[in-house]
Amino acid sequence: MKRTLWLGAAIVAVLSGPAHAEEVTLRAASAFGLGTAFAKPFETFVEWLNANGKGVIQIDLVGGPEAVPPFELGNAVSSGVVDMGNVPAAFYTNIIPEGDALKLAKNPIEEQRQNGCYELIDSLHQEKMGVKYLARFGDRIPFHLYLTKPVEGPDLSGLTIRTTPVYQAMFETLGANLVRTAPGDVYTALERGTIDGYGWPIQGVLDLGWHEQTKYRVDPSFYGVEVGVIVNLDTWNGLSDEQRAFLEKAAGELEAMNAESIEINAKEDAAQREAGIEVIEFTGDDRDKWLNTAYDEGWKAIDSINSDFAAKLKPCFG
Ligand code: 173
Repeated sequence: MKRTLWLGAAIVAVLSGPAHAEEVTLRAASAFGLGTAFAKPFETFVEWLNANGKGVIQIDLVGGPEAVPPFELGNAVSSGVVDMGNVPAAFYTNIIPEGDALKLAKNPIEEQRQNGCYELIDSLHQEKMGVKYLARFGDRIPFHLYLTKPVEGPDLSGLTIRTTPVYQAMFETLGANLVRTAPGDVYTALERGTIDGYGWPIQGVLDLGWHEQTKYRVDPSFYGVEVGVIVNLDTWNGLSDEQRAFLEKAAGELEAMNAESIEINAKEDAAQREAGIEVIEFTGDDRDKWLNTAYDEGWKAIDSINSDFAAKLKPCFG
């Protein structure tokens, strides 16, 4: 009788979960250097959780690219070396090649949460990578091409450009030679003249000191930044409802910060001009060719990797 009671109690405990789980600490890393443009919002997210989550959940932010190399961070979260990463999907195309599609969204994340696109992206991450796609930062921040030499139009032949998967299809089609590097290698490559330019968002150039080595920025901008907060799926599933709710609340706070980007973009544009970066503005047919190549080649690349995903994403990406 005693034994049966014990067993019953144990089963009830397992089924209902602990009423008050112990505080858990998740280890996190950022693909971007702490204190720079694409780490700062995540640092605010971590500060929010650590201030509000006492007794429930805490985050130990172990560092930036010096802690985990940026193109390895996806693997590190997937395998559980760290529990959480602040990292663009473009940095883990070795695991989910079609994740690079996230740059192609023309609508903000709050709309994607309404129209089913977020579900699609989260499911892809859970099924193919074993991570929860918790939040997206960056959706109102576009990308540009920056150069040390002028160009006349959307013909990049003869230029060696630093890339990530984000710019690959577009710049390649426009004739550039491409060199893939982590952000941390850009300054030295510019200084040594091994590259004639680089792709990068409108934000962060001055933070990284690259304006010292940059003469031109090409307009118009294209695509939208995606920096995701991803969580190892075993870690996520092992959390209590309360702990998961805390992370989701913090994700909401982080995504709300996206609205501030419009104003920050304008400030960064002004600061770049002030720092002596000259804007080369493509107009008319050149502008059309630039933007059409960006989106046509961008979608073509995703379509050739996973046409089913591309077809589902297109209508809910604005
Ligand atoms: O250029 C890059 O390193 C890149 O792809 C990226 C993606 C998101 C935010 C910042 C940079």
